[in-house]
Amino acid sequence: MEKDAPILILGAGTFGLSTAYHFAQAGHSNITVLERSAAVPPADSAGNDLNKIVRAEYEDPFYAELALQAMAAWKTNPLLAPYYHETGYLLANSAAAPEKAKKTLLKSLGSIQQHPAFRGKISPIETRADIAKVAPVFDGPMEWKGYFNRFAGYAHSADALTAMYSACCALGVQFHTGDAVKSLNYTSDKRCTGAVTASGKTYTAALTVLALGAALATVLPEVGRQVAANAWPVAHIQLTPAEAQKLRGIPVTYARDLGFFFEPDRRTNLLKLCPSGAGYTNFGSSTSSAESEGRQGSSVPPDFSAFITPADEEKIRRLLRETMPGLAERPLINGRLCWCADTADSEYIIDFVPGTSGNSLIVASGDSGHAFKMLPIAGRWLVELARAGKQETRRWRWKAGQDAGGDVSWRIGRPVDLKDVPLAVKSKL
Ligand code: FSA
Repeated sequence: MEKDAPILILGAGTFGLSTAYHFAQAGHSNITVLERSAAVPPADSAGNDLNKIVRAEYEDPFYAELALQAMAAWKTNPLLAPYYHETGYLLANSAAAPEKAKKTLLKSLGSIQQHPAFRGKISPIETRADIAKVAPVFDGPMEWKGYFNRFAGYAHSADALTAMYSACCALGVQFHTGDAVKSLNYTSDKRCTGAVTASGKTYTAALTVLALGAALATVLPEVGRQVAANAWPVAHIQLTPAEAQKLRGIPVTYARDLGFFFEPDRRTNLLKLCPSGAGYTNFGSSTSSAESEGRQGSSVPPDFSAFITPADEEKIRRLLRETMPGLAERPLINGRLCWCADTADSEYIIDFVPGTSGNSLIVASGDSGHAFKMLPIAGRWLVELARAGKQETRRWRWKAGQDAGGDVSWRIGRPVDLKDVPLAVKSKL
């Protein structure tokens, strides 16, 4: 592809920004990003969040290696390094954890125990005293078993996206916000030539990249059920500066069966908490614009996501009673669902759209709730794909005929569809 050929990227979230950044770094000079939200990072991007876990333990060595590459970049790329905090990762199960949670933890540990990158970085967590060594400030009962991984932590995800956005602007990438893409344009031989927005603007491109995350089906309905919007509840406690100070440097702390939390945000003193579970889908909620537009076949994010359910709130309080009981009854604020794009096997989809010609249309989606950590390197995969003209990595190919929503090993329970969540609950927090 010529360096001045127009490249159009739809979506300015994690995959979209990383793609724009890497194409620009590779010398491409005609890159435009369209984003329906008014600002970047977009309000509804999963990555537009206080923090995300950065870890390289994966049951699958393929992703473990990629995560290690990403972690190296988090540390060494001066653009991103300020947002990466290697606080360590306490991964465990509470005494009441089901068998599945124990199995997934062992697999996770197995993937790094013998790996040279983690030599001297892993300590078993067997007793309360082991927890006190890695997180002395926790004063709850915590009969947890698992391990502590020093070579992991979190990224301040919204700030990292903002940094990448600024870098893209400096590299000459054009951003147009506040105008949703209505449809894609094709020639008669199915070459994608760009997109038309709701306001009627036409953008012409030699290559169009769909980085629309969980909302992919709103622009590309033919993706069908291979990608399903799946949401993860998030809520916060507003700490005082003194309370936040006390928790400075705590590890990312995750009981597979209860949920997880992070070091309080260094700017706002917000403590972010997430209950564990299998998340929420939106295949048929009556408030969903998908339904009114006739896309009942796909789960897409609803219009309203600023709530968490009482069951999730209770899980968060259980997590706090175990770890920091003094905070367990505090008000939870800024509750919301964070929408990711699940696939059947948690593999990403980074491929040309079948049936289109001229290598003109690529999908980057299917994050499956484990892609933010890849922000520093993900865009490179797109540049490589555009160059190769074919996806050689089989697992990242278009997944026709596969339905998202398989049993994901690290999740406990089954996803709940929003149509089964009473409306009253949806406006709670
Ligand atoms: O890649 C990661 O370490 C993400 S773990 C956090 C989480 O909320 C999962 O617990 C959840 O199952 C989903 O995959 C989204 O990410």
